[in-house]
Amino acid sequence: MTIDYSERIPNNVDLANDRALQRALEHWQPKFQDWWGEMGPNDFSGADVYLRTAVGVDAQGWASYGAVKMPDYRWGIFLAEPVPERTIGFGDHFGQPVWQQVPGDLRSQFRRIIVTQGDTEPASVEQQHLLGHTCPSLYDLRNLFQVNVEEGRHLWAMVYLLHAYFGRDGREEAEGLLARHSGDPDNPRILETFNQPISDWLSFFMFTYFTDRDGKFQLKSLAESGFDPLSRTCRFMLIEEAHHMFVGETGVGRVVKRTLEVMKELGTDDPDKVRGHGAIDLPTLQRYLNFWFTSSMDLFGSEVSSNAASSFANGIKARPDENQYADHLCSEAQFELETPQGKESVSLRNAMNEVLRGSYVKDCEIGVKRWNMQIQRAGFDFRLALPSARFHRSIGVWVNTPVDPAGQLLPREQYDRQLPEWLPSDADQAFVRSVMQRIVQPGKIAGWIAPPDRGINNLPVEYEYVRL
Ligand code: BYC
Repeated sequence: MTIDYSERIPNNVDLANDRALQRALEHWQPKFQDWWGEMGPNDFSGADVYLRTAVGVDAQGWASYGAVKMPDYRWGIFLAEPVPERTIGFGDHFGQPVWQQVPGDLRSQFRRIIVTQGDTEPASVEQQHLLGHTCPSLYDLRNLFQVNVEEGRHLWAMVYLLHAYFGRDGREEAEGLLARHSGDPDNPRILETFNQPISDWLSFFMFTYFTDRDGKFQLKSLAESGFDPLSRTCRFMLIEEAHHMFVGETGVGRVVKRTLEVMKELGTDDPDKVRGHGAIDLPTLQRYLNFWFTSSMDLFGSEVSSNAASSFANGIKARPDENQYADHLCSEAQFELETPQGKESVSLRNAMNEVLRGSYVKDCEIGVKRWNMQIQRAGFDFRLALPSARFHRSIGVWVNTPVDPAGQLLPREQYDRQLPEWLPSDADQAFVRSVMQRIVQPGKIAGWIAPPDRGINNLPVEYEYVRL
């Protein structure tokens, strides 16, 4: 199934043969373009950006690269190839053929999850609305825009499902996805992390490392869904998503690298001296990491959730890579949960959010290990660390519990006093913003970050990735 680019809405779902759906989506399309113009990357609509565009849905050779003005980007609807004779791999419908339509009794549950997923995509574009103005290099600027257009495409992916399978309700939800806005006090985005401002590039890299990784795990578990169009949509989104996390991991790694160069040059790890040389000291990196990691941990929902149990039971959402487990029913199994009151045994189905979160934490550790290797190799003792899952939580059993980043319970008064040491302070943020100087000469890079090891698609690092 190739992608048809002669269509107004590029797609591989044979849209041309479903007139009503095509008309409905063509009605939504100008609203999306208006939203992009207003809430997307501010001020760069005339720039030629070296972007990749999907041309197929195979993991190999699926994209082509070329200079595109972002408003002309061909957002479209791309589903991974169907798996022949696919059956539901978990829950109460285990072994039954997957659904090509949404079962009537599961409509509202499916809709809620698709809307929640869809809401995060435009939200992230809105959060990054102004970042282009302070880019550390043209290479980074291009990566920001690549991430932005693909989040826009992921919005299309969810809007397609809403329009195609949820009738009038779905069309209304699709309007809602453009009406809510990140940080809007009257009509905010659904999940809290997506209402946090991303006003500097360190936050952007932390966000793409930690928050896009939540996306990876949520999409993996939706890719297991019994509703086949949702599964196929998410499978293709995951291919695009990998680059976003690459941007995060290498972005933080390059900040660490530059900081270490300055520390070596000065022969000290003194944060003030490092800052004096325009680099971001490691303790500040740790505080940013603490913030974005803990906020992203909340995105998995409560440890004990009847919503999660019913999603699993009903074949809506499984565990990521469900086939790695032996028991796909989980109707008897129990899960040991740590709570502030001690250990508690809950039904595994009710603990599915926590199972997902556990896989996510393991994946997060990989990058942290790499960054620490860099620090160790440079001969410094400092180590970055993921804070405890109990620390600074706004959702779930640990909400508002006074624990330190190591997970130790503290007297409330001591916690309140120390919390500002563990999260980016106003002064940290002001400093980080102060080094965010716009660098747009090809091959040049800001002083707080090392250049990338290689360019994009085998082009040199000095390539003019964005022509302003
Ligand atoms: N903030 O039973 P509970 C991505 C709500 S990121 C605010 O604990 P449940 C991306 C919840 O909605 C991936 N509210 O959890 C990354 C529920 O409300 P209602 C996004 C929250 O239901 C970067 C209530 O609290 N995808 O793709 O199992 C850039 C009780 O909830 C929060 C998904 O999330 C929160 N953090 O929900 C671009 C997948 N957490 O309905 C993109 C779809 C929970 O009772 N979503 N609530 O009013 C889901 O699967 C589920 O909705 C959740 C967990 C994972 C969010």
